[in-house]
Amino acid sequence: MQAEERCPRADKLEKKRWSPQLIEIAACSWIGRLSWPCPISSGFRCAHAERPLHTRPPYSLTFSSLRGSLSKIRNIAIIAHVDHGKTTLVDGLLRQAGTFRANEAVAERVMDSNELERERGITILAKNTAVFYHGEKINIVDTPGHADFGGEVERALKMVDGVMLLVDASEGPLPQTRYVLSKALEARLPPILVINKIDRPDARAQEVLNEVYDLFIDLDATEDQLEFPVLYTNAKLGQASTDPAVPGETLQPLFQAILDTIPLGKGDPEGVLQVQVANLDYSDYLGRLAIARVYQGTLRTGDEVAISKRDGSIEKTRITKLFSFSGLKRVDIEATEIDDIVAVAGVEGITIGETITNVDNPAPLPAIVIDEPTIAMQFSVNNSPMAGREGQWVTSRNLRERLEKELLTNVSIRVEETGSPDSFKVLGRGELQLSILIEMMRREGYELMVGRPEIVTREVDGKMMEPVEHLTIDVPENFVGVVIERLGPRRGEMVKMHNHGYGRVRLEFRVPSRGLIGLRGELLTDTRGTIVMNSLFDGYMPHQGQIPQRPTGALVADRPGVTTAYALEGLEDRGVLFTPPGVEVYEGMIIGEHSRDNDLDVNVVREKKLTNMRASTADEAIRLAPPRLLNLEQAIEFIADDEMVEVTPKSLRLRKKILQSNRRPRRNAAVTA
Ligand SMILES: Nc1nc2c(ncn2[C@@H]2O[C@H](COP(=O)(O)OP(=O)(O)OP(=O)(O)O)[C@@H](O)[C@H]2O)c(=O)[nH]1
Ligand SMILES: [Mg+2]
Repeated sequence: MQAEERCPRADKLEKKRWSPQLIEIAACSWIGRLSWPCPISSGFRCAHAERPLHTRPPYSLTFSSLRGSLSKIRNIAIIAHVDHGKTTLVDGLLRQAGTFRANEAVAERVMDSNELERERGITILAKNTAVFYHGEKINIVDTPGHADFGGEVERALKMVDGVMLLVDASEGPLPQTRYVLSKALEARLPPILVINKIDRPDARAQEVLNEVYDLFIDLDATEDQLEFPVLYTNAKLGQASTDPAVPGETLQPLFQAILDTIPLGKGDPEGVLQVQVANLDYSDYLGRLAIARVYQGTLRTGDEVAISKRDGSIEKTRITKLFSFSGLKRVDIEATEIDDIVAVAGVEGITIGETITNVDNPAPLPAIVIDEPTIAMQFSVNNSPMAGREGQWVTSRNLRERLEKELLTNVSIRVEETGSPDSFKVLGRGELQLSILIEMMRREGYELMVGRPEIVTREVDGKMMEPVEHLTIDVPENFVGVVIERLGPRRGEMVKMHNHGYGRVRLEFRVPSRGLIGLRGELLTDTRGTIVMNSLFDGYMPHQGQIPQRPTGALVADRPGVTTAYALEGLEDRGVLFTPPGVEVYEGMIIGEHSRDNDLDVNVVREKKLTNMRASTADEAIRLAPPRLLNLEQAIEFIADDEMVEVTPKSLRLRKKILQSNRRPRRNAAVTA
């Protein structure tokens, strides 16, 4: 807008007989893009079109405050590396804000509500809750800490005005701490630092605090961003303190820090409607729920509104139901409060990043941009001989529909067509993210086959670039050599090595994402399960050439039948078996890992010849070593390029892509990628 033009809002206010002074202050805050002081009459240039909403300058007098209805809502996200205690801390906040009845039985980590989250003890989806403290509402978004779900964190940060950064008092800042903090600083969100787990015997709070300062500086934080409050907590017991030497009694100091540090929302309830969807949820009764932040205006049930789609088009719709958050519940509301985070029901087809706005005067917010996927996997229809026996959804149409449904809620996933109608390329942010999707599909009754994960390369200036990860490994001193040795062929380049002085060493590498596939399993074996490793996407680098894959071949069943103890016993010294006796197999199915580098076709269904003589070594007397039963992630890590994992609701089978042994090219040596 040009300076000489008059702000259109001013006319409206004049009609309402506002004093010229108030008009001057209020008019430009109508649509939240305030230039201060307001230029209408003073001749300054108006910044309406120039400043995005979330970089509004701080101003104390807003349109709503003039009307005496300053919003009392604060929105905060809780971010950290995996397992640093975010969800546990939310438990404490909920409990101490009086969310539960005195005698109410509440599960631990109550926000981790879906089945897979409870099973694995990790958060997968970002979730909202709200607590009330001293009459003020605090909306809290609990985010996942695992790098594969970074997309969830990015979106959560779009809804909030500040963050609580949790850091484990012993582990200190880890790769995901860096990632989430960099995103929060980028969005200029004020942080509160929470050093958690101070009860750990190996806690080193002061050192960790210094490491966090280093991290802020490393991430180019501005001076005001460095002035964050620090709290020392034991999330399990619900205690926070501002002094590391004096343990707290309750979380009161943390609540206080939230009120002191996190700014109140500054939207204008009378402005043009701007409600942006940052997350999606699903209810069995209401269908899709859009979790959205009200930036401006007021949304009411029954309102006719416009949805500004990602492609720029506008669709009209009517709001059927609105909810706001209160503890773990969603409460029915008639109209939204400014700056609140709400759930909107009944908006067909709405997806993340879209804005609900006025029909006559649409004012969409900039779309939410998130990082690109780095890993891809082939999902195809199950065409194994045993297909269709255990699953309910087995056709390519079923598979396509399910993947399309996933795309609606999971914006960090992409699906691409392949040459064949039976197979899709699914792209995501990591192996775990994709394996969670596969596990969910399997539980819903789907059958499918998946291939070995591959990385997504891109071409820059005619050069092939591949994704790189920043890998952090914590390992006992005596295994350092083994780790370094393993990373060599995987093109890992050591960037840092730090001996904490208590027997464990932290190693940091830059390694192509390709080099990480299968690494965890290998290192866990080599270091007898003592390794802790974390990796984080760290941009692209020129393609690093070949990286050896699994050095061993597979033991492959050469005919269909049921495995026998007699046959398996004969194979024990050939490698490690994956199948116990009594399991139905087919030709081309992998039943174990060969100890050499080539594949070996074996007969696992061979029965002992029956004789009339009473044998002293009856079948039951055979004692086999327990088979190595692979779970989904291990199976995906294990397979080579010419192999696949068959996933059904009841079984996981590994197989060769080409089942018939006489059609299959021989694998004679370690394959390279
Ligand atoms: N000793 C101790 N353990 C804690 C504390 N806070 C959390 N934990 C434990 O740390 C583990 C991880 O806690 P979560 O709350 O699931 O961690 P999270 O950050 O939500 O993990 P993700 O959501 O998967 O990233 C659990 O076993 C908690 O019991 C604490 O203050 N002290
Ligand atoms: Mg969690």
